[in-house]
Amino acid sequence: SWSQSERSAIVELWDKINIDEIGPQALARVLIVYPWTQRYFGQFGNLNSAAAILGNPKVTAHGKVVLNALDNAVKNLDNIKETYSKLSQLHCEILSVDPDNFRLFADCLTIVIANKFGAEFTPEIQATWQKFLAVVVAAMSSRYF
Ligand code: ZNH
Repeated sequence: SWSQSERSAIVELWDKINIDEIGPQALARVLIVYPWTQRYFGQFGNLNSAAAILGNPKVTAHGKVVLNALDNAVKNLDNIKETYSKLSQLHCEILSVDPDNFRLFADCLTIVIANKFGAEFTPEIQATWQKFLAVVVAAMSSRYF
C-alpha cells in the first residue's frame, strides 16, 4: 500500500512524462543495452545499430504502446496486479517474453527519466518510482507459471 506522499510523488512525476518521447527512448535503450531482447522484435526491421534502433518507427510506436500501458498502473495504484493480469498472460502464453525483461525495461525507463529530469528526479522520488516499477514488474510476471 502507498502513503499519501508516495501517491503524489508517482502521480506528479507521471504527469510530467511525455509518453511519446520517453516510451520510445526507454524501449530503444533496452534493445541497445541488452541486444538479446531484439529476438522478440523480428518483425521490426533494422535493429543493427543504436542509430537504427533509435530511428526505427516500429520501435518508436511500440515504446509508446508500452508506456501508455503504464498509465493504467498509475491510475490503478491499489490494483496493479489485477490491472495487468490479462497483459501478463499475453506476454507469457502468446508472446513468450521472458519476465526478466520487465525488470530490464523498468531499469532503462528509470535511467531515461533520470537523464530527462536531472536534479528534479531526487533520490526520494527515484526510490518511490522504483518501488512503483517493482510492483508493475511483479504484476506483469504474475501470470507466468
Ligand atoms: Zn510488452 C506487446 C505492455 C514490456 C515484448 N506489451 C505489448 C502490448 C502492451 C505491452 C500493452 C500490446 C498488447 C496488445 O496488442 O494487446 N510490455 C508492456 C508493459 C511492459 C512491457 C506494460 C513493461 C512494464 N514487452 C515488454 C518487454 C518486452 C515486451 C520488456 C520484450 C523485451 N510486448 C512485447 C512484444 C509485444 C508486446 C514482442 C508484441 C508486439 C507486436 O506484435 O507488435
